Amino acid sequence: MIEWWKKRVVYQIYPRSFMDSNGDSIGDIQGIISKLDVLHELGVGILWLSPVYCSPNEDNGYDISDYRNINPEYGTLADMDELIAEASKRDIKIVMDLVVNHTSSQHEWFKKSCQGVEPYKDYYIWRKKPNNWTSFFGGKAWQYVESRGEYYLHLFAKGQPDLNYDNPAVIEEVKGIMRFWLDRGISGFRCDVINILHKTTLRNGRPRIALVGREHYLSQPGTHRILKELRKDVLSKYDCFTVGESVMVTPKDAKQLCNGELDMVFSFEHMNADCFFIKWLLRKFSPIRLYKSLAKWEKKVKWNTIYLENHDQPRSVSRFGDEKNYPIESAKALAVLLLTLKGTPFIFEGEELGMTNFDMTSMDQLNDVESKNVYSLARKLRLSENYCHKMIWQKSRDNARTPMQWSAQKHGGFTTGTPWLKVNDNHTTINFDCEHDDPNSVWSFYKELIALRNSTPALQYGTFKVSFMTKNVFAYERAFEGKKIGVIVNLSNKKQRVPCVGYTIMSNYGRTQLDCELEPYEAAVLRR
Ligand code: TEU
Ligand code: CA
Repeated sequence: MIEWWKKRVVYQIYPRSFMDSNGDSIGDIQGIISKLDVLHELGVGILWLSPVYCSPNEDNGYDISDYRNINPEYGTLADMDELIAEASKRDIKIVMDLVVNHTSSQHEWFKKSCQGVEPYKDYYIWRKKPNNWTSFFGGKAWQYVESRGEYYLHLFAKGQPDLNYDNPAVIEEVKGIMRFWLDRGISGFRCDVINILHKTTLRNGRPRIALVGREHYLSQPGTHRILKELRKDVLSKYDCFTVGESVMVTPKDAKQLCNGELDMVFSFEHMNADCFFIKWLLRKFSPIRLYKSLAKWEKKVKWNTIYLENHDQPRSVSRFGDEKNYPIESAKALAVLLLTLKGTPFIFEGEELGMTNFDMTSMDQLNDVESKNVYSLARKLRLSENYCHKMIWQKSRDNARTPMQWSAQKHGGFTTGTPWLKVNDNHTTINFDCEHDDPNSVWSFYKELIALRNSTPALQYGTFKVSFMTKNVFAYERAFEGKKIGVIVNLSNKKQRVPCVGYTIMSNYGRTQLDCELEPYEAAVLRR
């Protein structure tokens, strides 16, 4: 029997930017409920919500101060129950974000830990002297607390103290959180930085340009042990699925993480197709680097995840497509890649509209803590203002977080208030209202492609085989029980000569047959 999470398309919602129902400038759960019919029409089967729990928002909800309650900005537990019920009426499952590598420094546990109050004293990682580890957000990974006379570890922002997974009480707390939400009827978790939970040792790390100390916490044996325990004691008791966001994971790690621990993982490798090792070291996008990484992961893991965007990544049409000269063709070409590879596809809100990077004009518009930290660090390192701006404009996580563009009206119809983050000026042409009624829009193409995937087992869970790959063109074949489907994608702004390819099922140029020359950003699903 094929698991349901292999057949459905996931849609990620960043609640803060999705839809504001009460005019307070911030997206909320009632706003999501108001758009369920649109999501149902699009054809998605699972909604992954980025965190809506109580949080001081130092990292926009990835710093949680109460795991069992909803941030009043987003609504209430009753709203959450309503969302789960209303989504279920439309055969849509809800998946929450499990952020348990760290809490917020405003969490009761941390406040008590700072005071040395049992049993919270050892819920976090405290030391008299910091080691040389550095944070994902740049800078040192330790912060001194006067009341305790010690330093605590924070691999992310200062307001995100890492939990201590050598403490069994912490693991029991996590089980309680998971049961609380699964008992409310959610269908699984996207697990935040789940492969760094256990730190094998706090010894100094080898000198590196980024993430000093990572050899002591990336995919360690202790983390595998903990994940097996969570599956045995909690997850195995529910009809649910887990996808693990796993930092710098290798296919070998991924295999182990998906062997009695998680159901699937996100790899970051293909996100390096336009940078050197870390996202801030910019590099010209190379389609074949993207293709090679996608093809590698198709072969190396039992069940893959396919994504090109999320709330941490720039918009794919700005990054891998051509938002200026071929905005619609390249957005559709990326959709073909996203929705015909083998594995569960994850669409990020707005990707189905062809939304583009933030039209940022000044660093003052930045909201993202990572971008602000990295910008100030880069300036201290005497990198030129011009390079810093280019780096932030291209790679800031705010690129993905500008509000959803629902209409051509003021603020894109996202809010009747003043949006918490500026709405892109191009909402006048890139928006749901105009695209919904246009059969040639990006949104309509996504709807058609998702319907094709939802009705084609070869695309949902068929085999994957590379047909050919060139510097700019990727062609592959999917097959299931004798039914074959071909796919071809050109991610360049030039015509590309290819071996004659045949009749199309879908084409982003509306062609019924492809000859030996692809148009710029041409992509097609082919009869075989
Ligand atoms: O992201 C983990 C993470 O590594 C990201 O910071 C990513 O590497 C980087 O931003 C590259 O773009 C998860 C969440 O997705 C992110 O939003 C949180 O800030 C982070 O964990 C801490 O919870
Ligand atoms: Ca609101």
